[in-house]
Amino acid sequence: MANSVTFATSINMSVIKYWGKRNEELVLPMNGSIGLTMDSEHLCAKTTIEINPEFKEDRIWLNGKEETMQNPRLQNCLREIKKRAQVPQQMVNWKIHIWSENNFPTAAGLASSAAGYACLTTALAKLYKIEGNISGIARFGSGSACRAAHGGFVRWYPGFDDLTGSDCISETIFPASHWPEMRILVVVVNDSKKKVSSIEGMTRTVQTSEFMKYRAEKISPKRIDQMLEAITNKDFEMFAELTNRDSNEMHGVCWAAYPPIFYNNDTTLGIIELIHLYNNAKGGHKVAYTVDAGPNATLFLLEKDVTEFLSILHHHFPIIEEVISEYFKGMPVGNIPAPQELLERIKYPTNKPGKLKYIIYTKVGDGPKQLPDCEAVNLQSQFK
Ligand code: 2P0
Repeated sequence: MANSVTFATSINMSVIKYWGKRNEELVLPMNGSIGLTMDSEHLCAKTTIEINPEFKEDRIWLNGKEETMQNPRLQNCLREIKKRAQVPQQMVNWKIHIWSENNFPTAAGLASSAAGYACLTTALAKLYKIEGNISGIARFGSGSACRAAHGGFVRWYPGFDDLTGSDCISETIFPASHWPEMRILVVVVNDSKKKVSSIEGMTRTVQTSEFMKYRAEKISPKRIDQMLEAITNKDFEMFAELTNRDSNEMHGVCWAAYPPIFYNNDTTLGIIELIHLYNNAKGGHKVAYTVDAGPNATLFLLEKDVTEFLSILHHHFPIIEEVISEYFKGMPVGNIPAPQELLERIKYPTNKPGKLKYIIYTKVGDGPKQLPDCEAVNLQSQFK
């Protein structure tokens, strides 16, 4: 049997956001969340794993650099996988080598660890012949990895089992094909400020933000039901308003931590303001935004609106001419001048060029994908 496998997995961007744990050790969230897994063609973590009786020790390389295996989250994932392994015990005892790389810059502040852990867990499950839903194992690596273990529109249930977390899993509620017009723009914002990590941010928020409990208990469950309705009916208007509100509220809860935590910068806030002005000028929600634990904004919109919206965005946040060839990543985008009559209705100042670093244009994807051996992570052979 093959003792090595390679998988590619993308990010899952939440539209109803996970923020705060009720149990840090088991990575149990305060509230449920919903997210869209992106297409792994444009944004992915790729992981190759091999188990081999000749390996002397467990080793891991991330983006070509060897890292320590003594990372508690990695060890927790491995432990949970080995508990469920369906291969002979001697194989479970063989040492493992892991090679993982991202096809997007790790420093971009995107959910690289979520994609990485979802990919690692899916590959391990294949290697150790574990059947069924493995999202609860990916959760031990990183909370949002639980959602990234599935494709399409994904719901993560907080569960009720506080002793072992056995029912804290996610599942696809609709495949990517359910809403084929849905498009995603990841807007990577130039920023030099060091942010508070999401682990630290969540802990501080849970301990000090008076709004946290109210959000988890009173708001999130209702909003999840509404979001399910919006996605079921492919009601973009409703989807967008819920997405925008939930992102703003997550950041409001962070502001209410003490000391407060701010993830948005001036550019993020400018993008949000511009989207509201654009939606207002269009007479309804054409663009939705969400912001994670950093300044980047992820936008959702229907395919028919992408070219016009980008013309407006780049009119107000101009691209530096010299970097334009590197600026657009992912699927090809159209290019039209910003319609004058819209600009007059929007009335928003134009920033100096370079506030946006680049844009990734993508769509909803099908989740973790096994790749043939010829696509194994490149540097593999050098490190055996
Ligand atoms: C989410 N985020 O729903 C939320 C919204 C960021 C903002 O999940 O500590 O890396 O590993 O559970 O998953 C990012 O936090 O945190 C995150 P851990 P994680 O996607």
